[in-house]
Parts: sequence; structure tokens; C-alpha cells
Amino acid sequence: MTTYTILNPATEQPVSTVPGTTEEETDAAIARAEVAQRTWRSVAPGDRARLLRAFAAQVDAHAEELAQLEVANSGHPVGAARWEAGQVRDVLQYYSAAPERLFGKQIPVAGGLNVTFAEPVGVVGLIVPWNFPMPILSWGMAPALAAGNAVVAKPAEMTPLTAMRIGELALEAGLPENVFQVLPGKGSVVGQRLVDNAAVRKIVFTGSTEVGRQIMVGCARHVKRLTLELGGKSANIIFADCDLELAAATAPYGVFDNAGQDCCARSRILVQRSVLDQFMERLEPAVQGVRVGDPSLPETEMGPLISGSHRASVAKYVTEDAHVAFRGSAPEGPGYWFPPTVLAPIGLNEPAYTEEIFGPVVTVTPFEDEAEAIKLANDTPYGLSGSIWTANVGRAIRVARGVETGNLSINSHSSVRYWTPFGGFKQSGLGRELGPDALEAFTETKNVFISTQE
Ligand code: TAP
Repeated sequence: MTTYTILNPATEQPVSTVPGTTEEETDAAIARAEVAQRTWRSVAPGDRARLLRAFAAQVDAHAEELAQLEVANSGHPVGAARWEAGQVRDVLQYYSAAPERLFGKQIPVAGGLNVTFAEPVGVVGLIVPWNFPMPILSWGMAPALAAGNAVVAKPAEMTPLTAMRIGELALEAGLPENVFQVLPGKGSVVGQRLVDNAAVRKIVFTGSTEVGRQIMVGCARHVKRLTLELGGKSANIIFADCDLELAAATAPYGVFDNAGQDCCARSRILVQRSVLDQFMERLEPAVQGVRVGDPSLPETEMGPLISGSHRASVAKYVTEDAHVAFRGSAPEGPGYWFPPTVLAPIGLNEPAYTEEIFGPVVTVTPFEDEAEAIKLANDTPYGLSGSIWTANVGRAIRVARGVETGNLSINSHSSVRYWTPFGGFKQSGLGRELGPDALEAFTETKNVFISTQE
């Protein structure tokens, strides 16, 4: 068995060694999942619900342990990591109500009655990125299990520790063996096998648009069901009539949370030209006030980037001749640190404006009016998230309807609530996660005709 070493991105020191799952081991896990799923789907809905509630309780009892693991593995500030562990518990709790509510329909037809059943798809392959290892795992895992599927999850190669522990907690909570398995290892090995093995009936992929495109091609070979949650380059649109203090004070957190390694990062700030100077005056102290440092300290707001190679790829966007308006701070010494950075002015064709950087770099661009704000916001292949700041309710709704993106906030920078739908437009994805309708993505509708003829 091969193993590999996990590094702490804040210290560059080894944290743990984990097995790298092989193709053969992945196939064997899928075969076990197929067998386990046949039993799991027939567990009475009330019992499945009870087991998921026990799983949620087990996660809750180990939330601090999970949070500390995430601090060490991913460099997330401990406050954020605690929220993320709580999210796994809450998402499990939310979907534990689903097994007893998987209703079909009854449809009167000539000569009888049709009834529908929401059948589980079978084995679900869940491919998770490194930026939010716990929440993103839970968004696929919980509804898939609730609907009666078995799940084989592949965490990102660099950040498998919390997912592996959550796999153990599932067993401790009483979930049957092999209903939920976690396979650490490489995307090109484990992830690719999940896509290529015909016994996996659905893939839930969260990651880059580039890899998502390849996965879509792979799934097409088997006509395999697929949910894609991909990249973003979201706009934070600031109108002159908004609460400028609040918009400027929160803008750094809308993009620098998780060191900018956030698919929903509002990495393009668009500001109405008449208030550009006032906005920049307020943004500067807000950016410099972001507390960057040791993620284990409760006051820390931003930790390091995930790896040295990722830091190098972020740094490429802040070239020698880049217009750096101002920057925040970052520690010296070991760790993959990068200071919060504001680029302005920025050309509309520059890579820092058009490409997803996935780091703490934001651009600021002025606009004249509503029409230009919408045009700029939509001038991207992505469409995941964004914010609109205005005191005018009509404008807020008009602009929200005009911006081609899946998740918008008005006068706020928040993105994800597990009880509302989440997902991207355009090249940001395919399908919706979270909310009550997520179960549809993990079930097939079976239609049965019952004759009433004598
Ligand atoms: P990717 O490089 O695309 O990796 C995502 C996952 O796919 C990882 O587990 C990776 O494994 C695996 N993978 C890589 N190649 C594969 C292949 N050929 N077949 C199957 N699986 C494969 O993304 P990332 O760098 O981890 O994450 C950052 C990206 O994710 C950003 O673009 C971000 O916007 C996006 N993201 C989107 C969302 C939503 S909800 N839309 C949320 C978070 C992140 P390895 O670890 O071995 O590479």
C-alpha cells in the first residue's frame, strides 16, 4: 500500500500519513457499496432517519476534534473550522427528516391509477475539493444517504483528514458497513475510477470547471447522472445609494474568507463611479484590518493558502506592473501566506479580472449606471454567486434578475444556507444542491400503473 504525507499549510510541518487508494481498491470499495446499498435502501424510513440523527449527534460530539483536524490540515481559522463541523451536523440533521418524506404522486388515469416512487439511484460517487472539506462533503453525503444510496467519497488529496474521521463517526453512529466509505487518494486515480466504473450511478463533483468538464465527458460514456459545482468569479455590486460604510466594511470578508479559496468569493468589486473614491477610502482600513495569522487562534480571520504551488499560482496574478491599490498583512516565515490584495485600476481583459484566482486578490472596477453594472457582472463565463448593495428595493430585484448567477445576496455577503437551493449558472455548474429539492438529484422517479379494470 502506498502512503503520502499531509502537511500543515500554516507551518509546512507533517500532520499525518494517509493511504493513497489504488484503482483496484477503489473498484473493491464500489463493489462493497453496491452490496451494502441493497440493504440500506430497504431499511425502514424511520430507522434510516434515526441512524442519520445518530450520525449527526456523533459529529456534534466530535465537533471540536473535527475543527482542530481542519485547522491542522487546511489552515482554516479555528472559528471557521468550528462552523464547518457544525455545518456537517446541521446538514445531516436537516436531511434526516427526508427518508420519511420521500413521497411519490398518485395520478388518476383512464382505467386505473399511476403511482410514482422516488427510488435511490444506487452507488453515488462524491468528489470533494480541498477548500471546504467538511461542508462540501456533507452537502452530497447527507441527501444521498437519506434517499437510500450508498456513498463512496473521495476527499481532495491534500485535505482528507476530516472526511476520514467523519467516515469513522458514521460507523460509530451505527450506519451499516460500506454504506458510507471515504477513499483518500488522487483525483486521477480514485476520482477517475468513480467516474469510469459503471456501478457508480451518479457523480457529485465540486471543483474546477476544467476538471468538471472532463468528468462530464467521462459520465457521458455511461449516461451517468451528474451534479457539477464549479468555479466562480462573482461580482460585488455597490450602488451609490447603499450603506457605503457597511458595504466597504464587509467587502473584504466577501472575498478574503478562507483566504479567497472560496467558490463564492466576490472577487470583482464593481462600484458606481460617483462613490468610487469614498468607497476606496473606506475599503483600505477594512482590508488592512483583516487579521491574518495563526489559524489556531480564535481572533484569526484569515489563514494561509493550502500549498506552496497554489501560492505560486495566486502570486502570478500580482505581477510587478500590477496596480496594487493597497494590501493587508501576512506573517513572515514558514506557511503559505499571502496578504489580502486589492488591484485597481484593472483592465477588463487582464487575467486578474477575468480568471478565477482562488486566493486573496480582489479587483475594483467603476460603473456608471444599472445597465453597465449588469453588463460587467455578466461579462464572465462563470455564474455562481454575488452581492448587490443598494437602498432601492426595486433596483435590487431588477439587478438580481439581470445578473446571470445562481446565488445572490442583497445588502449582505453571505452565500450558503443549507435549507435553500445552491448552485451555479453557466460554467459554474449543473444542478442544485441543498434545500428540500436536493433529494430529487439522488432519486429516480419510478412510475407504476395499477389497473382498476374488472
Ligand atoms: P479540482 O482540481 O478540480 O479538484 C477537485 C476534486 O476533483 C479533487 O478531489 C481532485 O482530486 C479531483 N480530481 C482531479 N482530477 C480528477 C479526475 N480526472 N477525475 C476525477 N476527479 C478528479 O479543484 P480544487 O482545486 O480542488 O478546488 C478548487 C476549485 O473548486 C475552484 O475552481 C472552486 O471554485 C471550485 N469549487 C466550487 C464550489 C461550488 S459549490 N461551486 C465549491 C468549492 C470549490 P485531487 O485532490 O487529487 O486533485
